[in-house]
Amino acid sequence: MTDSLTIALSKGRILDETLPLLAAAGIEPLDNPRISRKLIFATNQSHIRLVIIRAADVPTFVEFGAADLGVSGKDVLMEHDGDLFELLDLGIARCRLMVAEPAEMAANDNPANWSRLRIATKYVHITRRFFATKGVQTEIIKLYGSMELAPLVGLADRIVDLVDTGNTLKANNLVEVEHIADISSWLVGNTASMKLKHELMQSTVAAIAAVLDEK
Ligand code: PRT
Ligand code: MG
Repeated sequence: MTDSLTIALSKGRILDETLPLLAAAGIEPLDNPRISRKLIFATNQSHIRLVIIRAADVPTFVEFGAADLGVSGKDVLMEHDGDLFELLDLGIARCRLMVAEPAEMAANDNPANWSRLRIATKYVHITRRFFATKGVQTEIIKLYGSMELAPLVGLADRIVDLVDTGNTLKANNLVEVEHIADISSWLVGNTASMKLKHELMQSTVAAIAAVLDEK
């Protein structure tokens, strides 16, 4: 299907912030993906459809060509570390990826002296890479959510997680101690589609880029 495009999005903040961007670029789903339980959505442009999947699955769909384009958090892209094109920084769903620890620990802690850490996170690969380059040994405990709980119950000393307002850390008596990366969501593309569907991909990316330029 060299004449049609599939765009992968995920429910939640990425969908909420991407739908207005797509609408401004002239792409509007015929049903409301925020409400509908459907997984595939036709749009006003008959050759473009949306698929709605879990955020962590977007890079996989795009890498394997199940979707030509997708919108994914940089955190998810860094963790996936696959073969796809990062086409446009959409500047949405901004936050930062941080190392955090209990406030009372931070009072007497110097990251320059870290040698061996026990860290709870869903970002296993990012965490391993980040500390490997610093020469710090890590024991990483993989969690799927509520990382903030881990230091409170003795599962780990520290966590690696996303921080936006900082309210979640504060509510759990944790503080940020190291910055790993600034995060926003990116438009990503399948590498083969970039060649095989060049015109359609280029015109769609250009329409979205024009919306970003106007902002
Ligand atoms: O929820 P689900 O398991 O389906 O998937 P998901 O959690 O990956 O999806 P979603 O929609 O929660 O997040 C999608 C993307 O939004 C992430 O991959 C990030 O790129 C981006 N994003 C931006 C955030 C945040 N800001 C954010 N604050 N993702 C999560 N958070 C969480 C954070 O993990 C922490 O629990 O919000 C909490 C901290 O927020 P503050 O404001 O209290 O600091
Ligand atoms: Mg979530």
